[in-house]
Amino acid sequence: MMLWSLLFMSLIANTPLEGNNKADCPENFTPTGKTSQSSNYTDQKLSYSADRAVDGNKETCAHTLEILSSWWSIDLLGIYNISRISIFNKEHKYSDISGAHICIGNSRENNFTANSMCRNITDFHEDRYNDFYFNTSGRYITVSSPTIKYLVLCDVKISGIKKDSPFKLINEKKTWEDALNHCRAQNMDLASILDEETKTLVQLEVMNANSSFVWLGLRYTCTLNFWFWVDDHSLGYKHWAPNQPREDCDVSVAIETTGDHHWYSKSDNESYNFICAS
Ligand SMILES: [Ca+2]
Repeated sequence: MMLWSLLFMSLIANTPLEGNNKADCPENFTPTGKTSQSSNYTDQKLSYSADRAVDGNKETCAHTLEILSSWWSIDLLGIYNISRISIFNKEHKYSDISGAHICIGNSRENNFTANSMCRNITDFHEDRYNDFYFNTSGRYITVSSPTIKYLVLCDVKISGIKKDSPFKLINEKKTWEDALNHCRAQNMDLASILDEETKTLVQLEVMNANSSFVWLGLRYTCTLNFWFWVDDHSLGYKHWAPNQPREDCDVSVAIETTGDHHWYSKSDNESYNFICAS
């Protein structure tokens, strides 16, 4: 009996609990990332820009113009498991944001509002933090207002844990085969994109590339007439550019560094940066 109790206690001690590890998940951290909003209200040359919602100061507010469908968004520059978003607005004529939505997701479509998980803001209280609980992951957090005209946010705090990425951009220009060999020499493989989440993690790596395209591990076999990922995943999820792919001998897939990060068939002897996956 004693032995079982000791074993049970040691299991509990070794189980990482979300929210308890301060190194991974500071309570209510003020997020860092790239903020943006639909428009900037200005008053006496002071621009109430989007970054004022996350400057750690409750007295400074982000504030849009009086335009329908106003939105504010932050790109967390990583995928986070979000557990809570807290919003503080000091008392002001336009501070009640009841009727707005908070969305979390990985998509930039429709001004970031095409994301998968949204909550309605109801019964918003000024001069205190309003907590909204989530159990979802995403790169972008967006507050959008379909019904009210101004959107004001004085302080936004977020609780969450950053997801580890298996991907590593190599800032060297190599042919596709040399890129593959480079990854495999380090017990990795060229990256596969299998879903929206891996697409987002690859896009975060591609932002730092110094070539216009970046090699992935997707290759065409002209003897068997099909595409395959070099790590043996089958080709399910696809993100081809318009009029792609070109199916030919000695072609592999590279992702464009800018824009929508579409996929292109490229001759293997082109030299690009590449992404290894652990
Ligand atoms: Ca502020």
